[in-house]
Amino acid sequence: MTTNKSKELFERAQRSIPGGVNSPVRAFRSVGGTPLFMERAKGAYMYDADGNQYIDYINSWGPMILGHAYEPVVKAIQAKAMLSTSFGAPTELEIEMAELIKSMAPNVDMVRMVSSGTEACMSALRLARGYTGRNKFIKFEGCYHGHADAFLVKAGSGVATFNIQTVPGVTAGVSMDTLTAPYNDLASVEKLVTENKGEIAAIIIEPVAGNMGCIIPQAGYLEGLRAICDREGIVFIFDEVMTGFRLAAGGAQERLGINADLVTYGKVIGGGLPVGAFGGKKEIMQHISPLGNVYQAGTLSGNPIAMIAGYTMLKTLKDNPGIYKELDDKTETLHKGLKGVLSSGDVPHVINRLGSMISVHFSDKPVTDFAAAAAADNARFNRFFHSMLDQGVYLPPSAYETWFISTALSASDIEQTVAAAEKALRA
Ligand code: HOZ
Repeated sequence: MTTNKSKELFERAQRSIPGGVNSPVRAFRSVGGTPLFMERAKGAYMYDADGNQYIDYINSWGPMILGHAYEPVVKAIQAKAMLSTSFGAPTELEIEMAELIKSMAPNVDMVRMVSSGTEACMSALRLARGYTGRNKFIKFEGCYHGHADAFLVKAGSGVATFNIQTVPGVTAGVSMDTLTAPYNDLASVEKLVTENKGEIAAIIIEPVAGNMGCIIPQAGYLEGLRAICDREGIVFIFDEVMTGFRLAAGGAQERLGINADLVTYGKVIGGGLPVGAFGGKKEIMQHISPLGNVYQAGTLSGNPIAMIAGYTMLKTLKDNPGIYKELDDKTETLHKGLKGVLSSGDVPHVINRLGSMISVHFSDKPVTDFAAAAAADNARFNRFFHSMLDQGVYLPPSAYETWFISTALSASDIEQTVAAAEKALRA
């Protein structure tokens, strides 16, 4: 496999784009080597600038639930683009999108569209603060809620991948109000709540964490957080940027049976276009401007092209609930295959999976929080990643990310992936 064109493009990119990429994780810095520049993708496969084909386990970090270039989405975008790509004025489609989200997601009485998951989380936090009149909030080590200042404390994803302890540019004043606790540790949340009685506006969590590899909430954990929020008048925010419409039509709330007060969405609801949204209970949402004074705005919010792409994908998911079983079955087959190979190779490993989110940590202990993810043999992951890539399997280029499965993945793709993993173990 030659990747000369990607190498040339990376050289060129670095002259005009910081680090040659527009989002840090994709630079391959932690796994080493040159990032591959993609040209096109269809179904389960991506094709790089040199024409190499890869089985894709990133799926644009989640949104490609139905595979790349899903035809109804592409056609809907084409038709809509003929009617203008942006108005900066309301459209009927935005109402239809809001109604569709409400009909699928529990506890969403009202929803506001934005343009990214970062914006959604930033706005939901502001709303929780405005609603409660409190400043502090709790987030969890290794969870990533986008790159707004307040969230860049002990964050996952690229912040963990590059081991950035303190993000320059984020002021101490801002970080002071961000309290952190280890994932899956209810006692430490109780301690923070006691120490900051009446001061905590929100607890925000990835209900299934996807930014330190995949980490599953332990039995009773989310229920315990819900009870703390009810008792203390704290707004419980589910960051469903990855889990929303992926784990079930109603996201993690439905799949795990936990109610959130506010929910944030991102890339998934744009079917691959730049979108986000936050929604929740009317009592809280009515504080958003222009109904209330918690200000939040955006010219491209509710953009018609993004709306039609997201609407078409979500409607497909709503009308075909069998998709979720298909995703689960495919991911389970992959899980079993990887388990077989890794166990026979006698390599300490943990495979965490829920629904169509899965990841491998090379660890000899259960991986239930960020400390355990960081203690894993991530140098081995990097070797594993490169061997898989050389064999045409595109995994996330970091041990601190989740793999996402699409319906386009076939049985033979899974077989090929498992065979590649067997070889990769020897790398
Ligand atoms: N933060 C994203 C995944 N958790 C990575 C985004 C990207 O590099 O495209």
